[in-house]
Amino acid sequence: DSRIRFHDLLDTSRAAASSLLEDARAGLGEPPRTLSPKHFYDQRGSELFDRICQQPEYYPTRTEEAILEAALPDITERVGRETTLIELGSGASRKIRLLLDALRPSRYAGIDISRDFLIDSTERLAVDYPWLDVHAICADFTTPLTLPAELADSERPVAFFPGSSIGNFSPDEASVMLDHLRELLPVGGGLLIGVDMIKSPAILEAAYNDAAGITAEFNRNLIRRLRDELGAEVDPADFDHRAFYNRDACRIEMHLVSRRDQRFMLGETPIELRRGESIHTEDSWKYSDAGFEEMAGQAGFAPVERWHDPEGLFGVYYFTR
Ligand code: AVJ
Repeated sequence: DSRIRFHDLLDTSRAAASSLLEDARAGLGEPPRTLSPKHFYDQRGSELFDRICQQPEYYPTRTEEAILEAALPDITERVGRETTLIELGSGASRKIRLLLDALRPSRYAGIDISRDFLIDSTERLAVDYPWLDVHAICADFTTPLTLPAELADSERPVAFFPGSSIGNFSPDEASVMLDHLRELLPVGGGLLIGVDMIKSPAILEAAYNDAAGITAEFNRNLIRRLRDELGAEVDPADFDHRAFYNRDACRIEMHLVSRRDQRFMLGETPIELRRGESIHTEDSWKYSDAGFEEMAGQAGFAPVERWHDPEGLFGVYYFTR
């Protein structure tokens, strides 16, 4: 659709520096072995994630949707009209449509690091929302960004960061990111952000160990990528999925545990794993209201309002700077 304005802010050298091969080589060489959760999301991984969101145990997606739906009148009152809605991680989801329908912003800007995904999802929005000025910004929003000039003049841009995606960053990283976000927004700008709450470990652990085994497949997809894209002679079936709540750190941890002693090559680099050794693949941090608002406050965001589901599983916060 020619109605989309495309802005490429991605520094190609930076993108190349965080390739799967480089990350895997750096992360798998010796314990503690790690692989970044950002590598989950190839085509298959994104599809598996969509299926995770539909599992009965995985409450965050449907809970956040329900919170947003119920809060739409409040949000509309807070945010106002004539705004620019900036979505961090561009939106195939139902959530952004709920907001577009209720807020009727003048402009939408989706920011995503994955170019194809970004263009695809913004094109669909442009088709379905013919009155909307749609911008696609290919960028890594975890680094400092400046909005393209034609977007920067917006009176009250509101950043939307759903899905508790912030939970994938450690509190230190999240603080830095919130800092960058604040710098991106002019005074008066807003941040609408979804956050998964601290809760009973049983509920949390069930959400990351669904009975259908979709999360396990999602986790093993990393090994599949090493095999299919990097030619590593490694079998996803040789790894167990392990997810548990680390109470001290307030985070779910996901690991892939080697079922046997094994050795494979990543390019020129040999990787050796003992049986029972784990690769730490993801952290998903959980917050209390006070904890999250404190962190956002230190990054310069003032709390305006927060919404929860009746059980307090998930939170949606509105801040201004
Ligand atoms: C997309 C990071 C919010 O942590 O719940 C879901 C990713 N991993 N199941 C989360 C995920 C396993 C998800 N986030």
